[in-house]
Amino acid sequence: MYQDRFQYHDYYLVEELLTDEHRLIRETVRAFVKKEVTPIIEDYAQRAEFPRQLIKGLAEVGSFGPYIPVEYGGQGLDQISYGIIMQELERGDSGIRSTASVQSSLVMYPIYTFGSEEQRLKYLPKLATGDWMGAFGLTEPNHGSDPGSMVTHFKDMGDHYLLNGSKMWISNAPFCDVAVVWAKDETGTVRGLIVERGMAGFSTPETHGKWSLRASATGELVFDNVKVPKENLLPNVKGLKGPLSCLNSARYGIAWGALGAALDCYDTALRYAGERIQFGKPIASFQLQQKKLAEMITEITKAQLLVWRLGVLKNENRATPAQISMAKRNNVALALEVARDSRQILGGMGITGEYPIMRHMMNLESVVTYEGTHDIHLLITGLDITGINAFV
Ligand code: TGC
Ligand code: FAD
Repeated sequence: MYQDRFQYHDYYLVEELLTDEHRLIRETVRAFVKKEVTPIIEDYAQRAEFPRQLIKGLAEVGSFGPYIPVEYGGQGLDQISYGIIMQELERGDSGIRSTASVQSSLVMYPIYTFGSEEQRLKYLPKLATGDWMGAFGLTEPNHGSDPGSMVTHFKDMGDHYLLNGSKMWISNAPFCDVAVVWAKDETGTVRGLIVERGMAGFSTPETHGKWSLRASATGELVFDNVKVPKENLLPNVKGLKGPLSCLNSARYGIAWGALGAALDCYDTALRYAGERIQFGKPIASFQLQQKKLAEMITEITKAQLLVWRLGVLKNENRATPAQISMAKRNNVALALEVARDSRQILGGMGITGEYPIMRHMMNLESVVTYEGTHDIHLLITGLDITGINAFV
């Protein structure tokens, strides 16, 4: 059976910047991941299956809507707590973190921020406990980086809305109970609708054949003349800023999360390099391997400071979308680099499921693409610093 020997690395003592509550949250989620996630995750990834039995435990350690107020079933925690939870979950697997990101930032966040009081009370407590699982439908087959060109649309039929179109690459879709779906009304304005499983004409076919994020369920959301009750429209937002605001929250969590995958790869490679003997010495004694390890911990340390500072700004409501883009782009790219270098340090063993590195590396190929690609986040930074839009 897989033995999880993970040890956290905190080269600049960033933990000292955290509160006792933050540290307790980290310990709780880390223990859950060690006990429930890492012993089984390789097997589920190999089988391309989401381990649904983890949902209850994920809810119990506060993974679903940790910053949502207590009266709606959340924990009322701060943004650094949210980041820590995402980091510990992604240390286990990016797919597990994905499920928590979608539930928290892409389903609970919009219902809390843009929903009516009735919607908040109906959906949030059940989403917080994992009794209901959510999905977020923005991307379409022909509209990924450019969601403003979406074609999914709805018509006002008097006593209900009639929704048509489809969404693609949707995390949690195959098993979701509810989906927050972004679609255009008859004036072409983007609006959010809550669609429930069981509504006639709504289906969620699974996407197969992924080499990445295999322990996460991905699928489509298909709407064929779906009658959506009028009370399911999110009343308090109009336009693309609705879904993009949700992305700010999810991208922030990913900036923390990707570091978890990076730390797991680095920790594995460091230990392996100390134990693996070639030419009569541990491979950690060779300068080439030390260079890789030293550069990894340097980049990880910079990224730890980046997300901590971003968390402080987010707690103060001062984090800008462009700052979040910078952190998402930087931290996911560095995690991929760390995964690639770690895999090399393990030689042939690095490609096997006996170690978590190859799984993290493949997962991160999705993470660098979803929630805005590496290129899109660079263009967001470019626009922010020059004032010139280079998207079009
Ligand atoms: P643009 O004209 O720039 O903006 C339209 C309106 O939106 C506002 N806005 C934002 N508001 C809040 N937060 C942001 N980050 C915002 N960015 C823009 C903007 O002010 C404007 O408001 P208003 O009032 O003037 O109408 O829009 P654009 O069409 O030019 O597109 C800009 C662009 C390319 C940056 C954006 O569309 C983008 O970020 N594209 C990437 C798409 C993306 O990230 N998709 C993610 C799908 S969800 C997902 O991947 C989940 S994976 C989950 C998991 O498993 O973890
Ligand atoms: P495209 O937009 O077609 O981009 C292709 C390439 O062109 C990229 O390299 C991109 O950077 C580049 N490009 C595009 N526009 C420009 C430009 N203006 N300038 C320069 N280069 C450009 N979406 C959801 O709505 N909900 C989900 O839950 C969800 N989960 C996902 C889970 C997985 C596993 C994956 C892989 C994706 C998921 N997505 C989800 C979709 C994801 O957000 C999109 O894949 C992503 O936004 C990119 O869109 P695209 O794949 O259509 O690529």
